[in-house]
Amino acid sequence: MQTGIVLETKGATMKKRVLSGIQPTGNIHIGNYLGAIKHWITSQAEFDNIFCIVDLHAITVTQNPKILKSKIRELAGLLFAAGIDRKLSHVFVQSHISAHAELTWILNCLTPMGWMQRMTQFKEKSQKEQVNVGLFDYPALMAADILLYETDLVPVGEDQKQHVELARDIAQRFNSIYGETFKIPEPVIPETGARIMGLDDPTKKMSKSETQQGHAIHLLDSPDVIRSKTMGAVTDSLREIRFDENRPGIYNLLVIYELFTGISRAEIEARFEGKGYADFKKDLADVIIEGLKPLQSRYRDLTADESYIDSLLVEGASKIRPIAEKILTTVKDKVGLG
Ligand code: ATP
Ligand code: LTN
Repeated sequence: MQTGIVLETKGATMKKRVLSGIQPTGNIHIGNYLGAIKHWITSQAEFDNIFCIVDLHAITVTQNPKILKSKIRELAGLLFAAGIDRKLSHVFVQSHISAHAELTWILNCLTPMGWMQRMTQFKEKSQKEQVNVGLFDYPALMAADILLYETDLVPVGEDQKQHVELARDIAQRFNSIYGETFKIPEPVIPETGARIMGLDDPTKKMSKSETQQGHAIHLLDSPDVIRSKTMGAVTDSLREIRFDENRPGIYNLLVIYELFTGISRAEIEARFEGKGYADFKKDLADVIIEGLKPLQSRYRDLTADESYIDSLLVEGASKIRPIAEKILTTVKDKVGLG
């Protein structure tokens, strides 16, 4: 039996490597939790896991330096409080390992402009706000994150699928020009919860960068705030409480209920048969409040001493830096650098 993670050993018994990333911006919400973090936690024992706090991605949008630093700690605290286990997973900060930025440059130089111009997330964001070159290049940095660690699987929400596919294309292009170097990663998208929608507008994905009060439930929201956001969630003028994708407001709330309770859809529908939206929302608020309580209390314990989280992040980076440096050295050699 293999215990813990084996990072360097190759062999038949080796666990598959999972890598994912999350930006230390805004407030982590139940969409991030149900669509990504929860899956990272439940599958930890099965895989060799690396989770990256992507601060270089975060600065593609202007950040207040003090807030960014505190958000990095907060996010790390939340990941550990939610159940990331240091014996099974490595959590580190992207900018602590300089190989990410270096490999990005090399990948930039073999990625056709047309591939990047197809990225829908950039197209959407650039229509709404003033953007910089970093935001355009965001997917190449994400490809570097993934390819530096011989990643097998990349668990993400639906919105990131196209970026993982681009990482595959870039890896294949590199391999075909310079010879087998990168492992080709696979995206893993959850069947349910891959796209939790905004409570104020169920046609838009719940997102950290949307700041309207009723948009998202944050993992550190108090019970009162959770209750008022849930009661205020947009539904429709019908009454029936059913999993019907054509009714995005109530469907989204039901999916959240399903994921927090683990109860089957049929049972949930039976439970609320003949009841009104207000009754359902009251129960949903209780379920979310109870679901987040253990995480919130562990978070308070873990962050009582700020330097503790910092020390975990230093340890996380030092354990995996050798993997990234090894790949980067191979890549530089193949490209003819140095
Ligand atoms: P931003 O609005 O700043 O882009 P975000 O809310 O999309 O932030 P990220 O840090 O970009 O959050 O994403 C972290 C993880 O959460 C990714 O795997 C992403 O796919 C997933 N995720 C983000 N939003 C949702 C959502 N609404 N439903 C399910 N998964 C989500
Ligand atoms: N772009 C991702 C975050 C991210 C990521 C990664 C996810 C950065 N690097 C590598 C998976 C693998 C997002 O969620 N917005």
